[in-house]
Amino acid sequence: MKASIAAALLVSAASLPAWAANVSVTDAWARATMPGQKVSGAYMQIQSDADARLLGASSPAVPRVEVHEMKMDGDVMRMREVQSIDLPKGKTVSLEPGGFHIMLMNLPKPIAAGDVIPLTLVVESGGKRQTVEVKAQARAVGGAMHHH
Ligand SMILES: [Cu+2]
Repeated sequence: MKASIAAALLVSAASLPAWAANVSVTDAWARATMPGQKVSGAYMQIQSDADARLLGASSPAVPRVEVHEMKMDGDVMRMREVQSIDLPKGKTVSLEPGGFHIMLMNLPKPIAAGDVIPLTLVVESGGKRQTVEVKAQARAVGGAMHHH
């Protein structure tokens, strides 16, 4: 019984009904990797027309995707997984190097500049979940990401 209710909720979330928050994502990009590098990050600007939260993300091209925050801990830059990122109504929230980011992990092959990484964001607003499809184009940027 519980499983069938969960399945029904998933189906309705995917169909983007009228009550869904209008979430727009701009300037989505991912960091190109060096050969052998198994992790990278994706970054973007997110804006919602209703108070919402980014709960997670997934990608058919990346085995493991997490939402992370990077912060200074003393004089060391560290990152950790976060449960969600608040998307206040009307405010543009930046996922950017040195702050919040989408962590791309266990990469099966390097990401080259120009590659497009499809991402599905899971956003919750008013107790309802919806998905937002994003295409992040890879850019070659100096400075490797810190490993965990
Ligand atoms: Cu990270």
